[in-house]
Amino acid sequence: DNVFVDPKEKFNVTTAELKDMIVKHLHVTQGTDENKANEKAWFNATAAAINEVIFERVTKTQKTHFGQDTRAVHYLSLEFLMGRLLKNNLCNIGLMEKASEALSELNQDFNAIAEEEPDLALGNGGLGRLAACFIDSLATLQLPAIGYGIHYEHGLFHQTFQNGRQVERPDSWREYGNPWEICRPESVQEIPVYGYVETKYDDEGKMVKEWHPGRIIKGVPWDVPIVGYGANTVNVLRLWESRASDFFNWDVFNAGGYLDSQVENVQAETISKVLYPNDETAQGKELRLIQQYFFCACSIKDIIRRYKRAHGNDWSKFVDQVVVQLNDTHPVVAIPELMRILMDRVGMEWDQAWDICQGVFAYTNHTLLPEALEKWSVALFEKVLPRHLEIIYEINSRFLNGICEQAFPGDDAVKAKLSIIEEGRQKMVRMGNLAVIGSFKVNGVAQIHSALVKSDLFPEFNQIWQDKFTNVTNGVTPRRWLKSCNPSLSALIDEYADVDWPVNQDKIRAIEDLAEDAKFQKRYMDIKHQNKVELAKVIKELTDIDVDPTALFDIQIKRLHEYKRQQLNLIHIMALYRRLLQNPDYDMPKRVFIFGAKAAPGYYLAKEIIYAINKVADRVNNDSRIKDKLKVVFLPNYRVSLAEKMIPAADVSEQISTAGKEASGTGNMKLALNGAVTVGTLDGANIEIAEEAGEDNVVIFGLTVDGVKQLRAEGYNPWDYYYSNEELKAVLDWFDTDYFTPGKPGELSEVKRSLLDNGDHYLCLADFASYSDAQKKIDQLYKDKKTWAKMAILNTARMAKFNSDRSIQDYVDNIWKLEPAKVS
Ligand code: DL6
Repeated sequence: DNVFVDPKEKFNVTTAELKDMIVKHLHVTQGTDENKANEKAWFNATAAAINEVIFERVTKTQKTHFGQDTRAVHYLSLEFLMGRLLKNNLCNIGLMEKASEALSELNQDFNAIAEEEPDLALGNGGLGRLAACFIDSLATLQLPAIGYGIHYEHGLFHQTFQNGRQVERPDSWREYGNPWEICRPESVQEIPVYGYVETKYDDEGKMVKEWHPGRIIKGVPWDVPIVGYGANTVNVLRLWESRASDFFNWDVFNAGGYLDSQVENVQAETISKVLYPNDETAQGKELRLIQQYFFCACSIKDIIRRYKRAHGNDWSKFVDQVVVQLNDTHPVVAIPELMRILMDRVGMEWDQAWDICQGVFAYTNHTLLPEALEKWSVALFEKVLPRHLEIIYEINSRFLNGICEQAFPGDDAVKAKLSIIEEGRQKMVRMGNLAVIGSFKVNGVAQIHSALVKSDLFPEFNQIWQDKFTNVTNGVTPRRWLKSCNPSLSALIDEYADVDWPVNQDKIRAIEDLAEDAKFQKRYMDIKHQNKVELAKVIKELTDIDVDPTALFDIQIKRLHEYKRQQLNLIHIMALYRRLLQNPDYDMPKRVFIFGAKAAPGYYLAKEIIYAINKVADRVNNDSRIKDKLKVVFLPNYRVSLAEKMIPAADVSEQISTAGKEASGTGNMKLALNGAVTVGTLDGANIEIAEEAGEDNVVIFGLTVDGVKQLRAEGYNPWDYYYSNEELKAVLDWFDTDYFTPGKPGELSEVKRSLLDNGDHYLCLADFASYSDAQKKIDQLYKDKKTWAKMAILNTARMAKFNSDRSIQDYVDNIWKLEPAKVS
């Protein structure tokens, strides 16, 4: 029954039929014809044609799940960084080749048409992209699942550079419609906010709470189908759009207040207007709290609606049927929301409602950075969600006086630490503590990160509930991140590995035996070279910089953040430049350093680092003395679709965060899978990547987590490194000159200041010498073409652990306890 069928064999649409379908949609849904249509219309028509296949399967999947009354996971995430869907959907339903043929027979260039699709950039970085990989895997594994998020009108901003500085422009991905979504008016929800709580007593003298909301907001669901690879399952991602409630509008409108009613509209629509462009920082804004509550409340109501359709008012099976995964603390307000509904609406007693909540919610932690652990002021909470605040206080008091008192009798210090409410001048609600107390499982996202969640972040909670804490190492979908983005390498793998390698990634190990085979090495490295030629074209197009595809392509792609240490990469580049200036024959292979990163618009130093990289790039790229041995490129507007072009072309993957700071990383997995050699610290999933690839096939450097702790305990002083390393000193002093900013000395000094005067919080200077040695090792390895090819091949062969299907199976086995449901 579980025999894998290649998706290509599964769906028997012929190329000719697909052609007819595309042309039909050109006429019927696009209102144009083959002569007039532009590429956008061809894209929309192609999407509409394959939607005929996809949406039919959505219905079948939902019928199957309903018919079998399956237990399902509900993945609540404020972010889903989906990227483009055309090629991904075609890949997963096995129609890629046929669609390409059909379009070419219609005299259209498939790749040009695919380029017309805007990215669905409804996320910031790792956390949002992980959610996207996970829902792909859930559908592929035929698991009953639904993703819930926000239908942002504007996703992550577009980034351009003006004179090297980041400039942000709004992203209007839906301006001309989105063929991949369908509105579901039948499932609209009404969501209350603001107002006050009235305490009343019913006929039996029991106290009841009635929330009189100040406003009602309408949540309109849009469903995006999520196509499983080689499976008939098509789950959905349900994204909520906010609108003004008709009820409120109508009153104002009737009273002649047309403009006032528009104000209501604008205020309500603002909720789903923009994605907050921050990652790793929580920023206490009222609108953000309302966003979080809005999508959680819509989703919880939707979950209950579905449950009731099968079980009516019998709540006894709720915990068996429903599991809700909270993607970071952003959706944690779902916990008091479910309590509120069960008590105030359904009429349950506290204990019964709490048992249900504790059986339903599980929480994933994605960061240890204190600035990313969300806290809301009690005053704000009370204003926006007065009833929820009462419930949170009750959860807290029961926890502190019950379990906490039993575990730490009379220990007020521990109680103050574990309390959901942080006391102080401004009282705060700690969402991390609420998440741990309200969930039955808490997981980190790589082994070391999960260990640190237990030992450093929540040690006392771990003492209370040892079984609650677990690890699920992240993963990435090999369908998007190898099969679809690197078709040439996939075709090579097809020759040696069983056809099911995109689901059973271990099968790629078949190429391990060929890692030293000269012919295979040549074919593998020719593909890498061709991918570099393609990326060189993109670089030329986007930046007008010429790069040599025979050079080593060294890539750092991720959000710009001090802990990720793009500035360490930069000072090493400056050191190389200086070495080349001092000795034009300095022994190194030609290298192109390529960056892609967006900085949060309010993150001053991150933007200064971008500026510094761009200024150094200008100088280095135009310095004939170094004979093109070094090039530096910062590609603007890094996003999923650009990552798909960069990753297949990488020789080296920069994973250089301060040990203990990067929870996992997922770019590290994608790059290694595509044959890039990691130069990295023992941080996050790098550790597991090194274990899997073999330590000869990665280059590790720098302080370990313990080393970092020890250095900090001894008292870290960056000036010691400055004064004791002549090269480092010279490089840092360069920032104060006008060498890179002619006529404007000191324009880059902020970067130096952060590394010296401001204490170098992320220990770049402490790790510099070791990083520089690691890069020398990379140079030597790269010169030995055979060794390098072997390393690259073994990286591709050995990344099966980082398939997101494995992550999902871990969630299923250890947390969700789900069964697949085969859709016929
Ligand atoms: O778990 C996905 C991803 C990890 O791979 C990264 O290491 C981690 O930094 C990232 N965390 C966030 C936190 N955002 N917020 N809030 O994106 O999660």
